[in-house]
Amino acid sequence: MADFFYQTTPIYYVNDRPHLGTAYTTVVADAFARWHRIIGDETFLLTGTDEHGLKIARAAEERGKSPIAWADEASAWFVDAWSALEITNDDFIRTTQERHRRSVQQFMQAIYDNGYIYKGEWAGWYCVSCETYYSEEELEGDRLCPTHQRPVEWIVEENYFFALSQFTDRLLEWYEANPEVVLPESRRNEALGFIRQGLRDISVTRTSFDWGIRVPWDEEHVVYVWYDALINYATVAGYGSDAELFARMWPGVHHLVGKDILRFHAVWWPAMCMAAGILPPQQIVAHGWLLVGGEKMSKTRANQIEPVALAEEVGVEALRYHLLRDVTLGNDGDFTFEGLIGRYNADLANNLGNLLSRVSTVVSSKCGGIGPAPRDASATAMATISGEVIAEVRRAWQRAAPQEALEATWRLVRETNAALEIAEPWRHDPGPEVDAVLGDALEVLRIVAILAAPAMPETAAEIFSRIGLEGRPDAPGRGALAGGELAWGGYPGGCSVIRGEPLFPRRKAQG
Ligand code: ME8
Repeated sequence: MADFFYQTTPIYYVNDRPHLGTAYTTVVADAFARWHRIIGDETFLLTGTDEHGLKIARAAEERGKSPIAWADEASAWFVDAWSALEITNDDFIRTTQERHRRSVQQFMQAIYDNGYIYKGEWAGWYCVSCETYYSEEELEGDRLCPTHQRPVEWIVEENYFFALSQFTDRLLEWYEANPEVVLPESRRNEALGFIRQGLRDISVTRTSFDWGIRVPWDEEHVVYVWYDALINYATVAGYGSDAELFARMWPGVHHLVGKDILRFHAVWWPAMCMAAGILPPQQIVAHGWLLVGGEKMSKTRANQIEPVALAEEVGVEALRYHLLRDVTLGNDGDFTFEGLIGRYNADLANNLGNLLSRVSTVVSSKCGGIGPAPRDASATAMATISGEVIAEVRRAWQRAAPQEALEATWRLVRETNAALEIAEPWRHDPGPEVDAVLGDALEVLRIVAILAAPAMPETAAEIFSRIGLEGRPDAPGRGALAGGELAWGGYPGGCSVIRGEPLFPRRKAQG
């Protein structure tokens, strides 16, 4: 067992600005990492940029720049966007870094030395946008790439091949022995389908251009960009440079990817690890596409939404919440501005915002602004509901289902609002009854702040401070199973509760 929960995103191509699709993956990976920090796991979040290959060389050329000058500029867009979206990555890898060159060369050499790379000739239809070859049958229409609907190119090359076909049985055994290695299940079945169809060897070097990492035993060749890119996950874990770190981080790696690159991560990459003599990754979670008007967002379709501008308009945490709450991870989800505003008003303004504001208002008017302690768990139904919700949230994150974690958390918010409406503490004279109801509600707010923190960290911190608690709700280990604070009764009472501005003023949908 590795010591770390090591979460990754794909490394994004620098031919394109960050858009809502890449933002979605990155926000989900960030939420996974944040949850694991909260439950006390030593956590490491990695993202980065994929900068080699023909596609990037051409993108640079079109702009009259050298590939590295272009990559420097474009990779900074991702660094800036992820910082604006509150992404807590511990490292940012660029495949043009020297540490990565060394690691790729060692990884390739290990596979070569183990006898799984051989020289051969390759001719085939190549899509530059995908950086991949397609067979004649896979093409659509007039020899168009099935993903991009763009013409493919016939490329003939002498290059090195990875003997992927030799890994069919080992991959099937690995899937058999690890039922949750790919989540959700629909994606696992898809990956198994690829393997059962039969695997062909893949060409893993190029000689037609040189924007890449040199093959260590044959300087004429550069490493195929997908082979180069996948190895990034090992580079950052210290592969070939820091054996001690590698032993702590590997194979505890959890990849989050879009369904378009499932095959690379769930078939090629585990086989590459086996071939290099290291263990395959612990888990691959694949999500669906974020669609706009029913179509995948992409540069070629020019229907991209700029995530930082959107976050500035609606609030970064509202955007994060919507992405995590309204896409069922694994399925496609359609993005609309109206959907975002509808969710904002229902869950954030009306439910959570309302709960905080009514509790702080009544604590101010009936309890002199000092929050009372909750009832004993045995004396309040809210404790039972909280217990169920906490268990459900734990299971949901475990199953890579953020939408279920947040749905359960908001059930607790709604039930608490409903309980307040029945008890109506604002109508009663101050006294033990009013204190009990408000104490329970404050305790729920404390628990909700911890449970909502992976999606909305700063909102959660604001709730903590308004109800008079010190520290952050997402302090590492606060939600640990043993000795953590995700159990009824943690709100101490006697804290100063602040009546502040509404957390989420209602918004009008606009066209
Ligand atoms: O494939 N909806 O990079 P990439 C949801 N460099 N997610 C989307 C999306 C959409 N409409 N569009 C993109 C590459 N994504 C390689 C990866 S990893 C070793 C190398 C997300 O810039 C989704 O996660 O094309 C998808 O898998 C990824 O961006 C592709 O990013």
